[in-house]
Amino acid sequence: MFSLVGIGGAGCKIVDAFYKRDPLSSLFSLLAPGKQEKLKGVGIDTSEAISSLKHLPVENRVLIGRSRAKGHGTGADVELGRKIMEEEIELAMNAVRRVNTEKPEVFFVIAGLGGGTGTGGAPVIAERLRKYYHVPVVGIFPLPSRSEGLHYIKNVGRYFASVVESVDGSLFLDNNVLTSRGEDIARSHAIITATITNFMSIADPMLVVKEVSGRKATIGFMRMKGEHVSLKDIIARMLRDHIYINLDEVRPERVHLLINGDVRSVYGESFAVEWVRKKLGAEVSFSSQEVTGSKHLNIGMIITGVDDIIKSYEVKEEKEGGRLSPELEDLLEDISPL
Ligand SMILES: Nc1nc2c(ncn2[C@@H]2O[C@H](COP(=O)(O)OP(=O)(O)OP(=O)(O)O)[C@@H](O)[C@H]2O)c(=O)[nH]1
Ligand SMILES: [Mg+2]
Repeated sequence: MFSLVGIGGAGCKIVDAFYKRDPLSSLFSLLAPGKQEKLKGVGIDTSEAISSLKHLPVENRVLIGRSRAKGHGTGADVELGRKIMEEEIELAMNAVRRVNTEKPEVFFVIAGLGGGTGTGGAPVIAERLRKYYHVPVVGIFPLPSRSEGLHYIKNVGRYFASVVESVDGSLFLDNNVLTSRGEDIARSHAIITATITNFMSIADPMLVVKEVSGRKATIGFMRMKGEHVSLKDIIARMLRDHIYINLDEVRPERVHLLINGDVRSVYGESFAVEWVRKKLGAEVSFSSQEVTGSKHLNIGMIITGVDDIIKSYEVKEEKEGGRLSPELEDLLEDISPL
């Protein structure tokens, strides 16, 4: 059993989406009875927007920072987000304890990076969850689109390390990949949210923990007709259309493919393994769940080794105290080493 903790606007909306019984998750609950019923999730935000979520039970929502943020969020102030979460950590943890009547096997902490509440609050709660529950905590972190402004991008660059260090492994999905393809930001959010909920509906959470522990990774999901289809074509389609990390910027280590459906209609494993090795330089592994008679294949993918995504967020920080005076710079230039 896994448990979700969403922080900030994006985190809360994504947890909310898990509670929506979409056709795929209803189908899945037929295949794996009991799993959906065991879904546990909490949403924590500094914004009143939390009250307009549609599906998450009201008692699973926590509004923090009432006096500091006045229900308006932090305005992308990460230090404020961290401070509020530190001050009100007990309020947040009480909700987590209340909702999780059984100890979960793993927590997924979900926060869109770049804003203040999620970026500042996620590390605080992730560390507390690890200490209190002694189970793995995996982060799911959507990344901002450049169209949302430089401030969001700078926040990612500045706080990336603290976010990553607070969890046992992290999954990233980049809104910028979708907006660069021409999607508007709302649609990009919707696609990433659906990818996360659909992926989690077919993935064994402990497999995810095993694959991403100590690593930075991304996930993809797609659904296709289960006719005679080669694994290489499945992987190629997934990489082209359903992976939201710029693969040209990273050096993937491992690709894990999960197939759920009529697995007998899929062929060409060794060719696919070779193809991925050549194309990405990555090793491939598979896991499958046979669902006889199913007309569809639900495919999930985990790609590990996306550490280099941070490079595109490295924004030069201005030196504190400003530049040296021109006179002093001239003087320094005149001093040659002995
Ligand atoms: N996938 C997805 N990403 C979202 C969604 N909403 C916002 N984001 C992304 O999440 C990042 C952080 O935004 P928010 O979650 O709104 O920020 P916050 O944590 O609430 O922070 P403040 O409002 O500044 O206190 C941004 O880059 C958004 O693009 C969503 O519904 N789905
Ligand atoms: Mg917000």
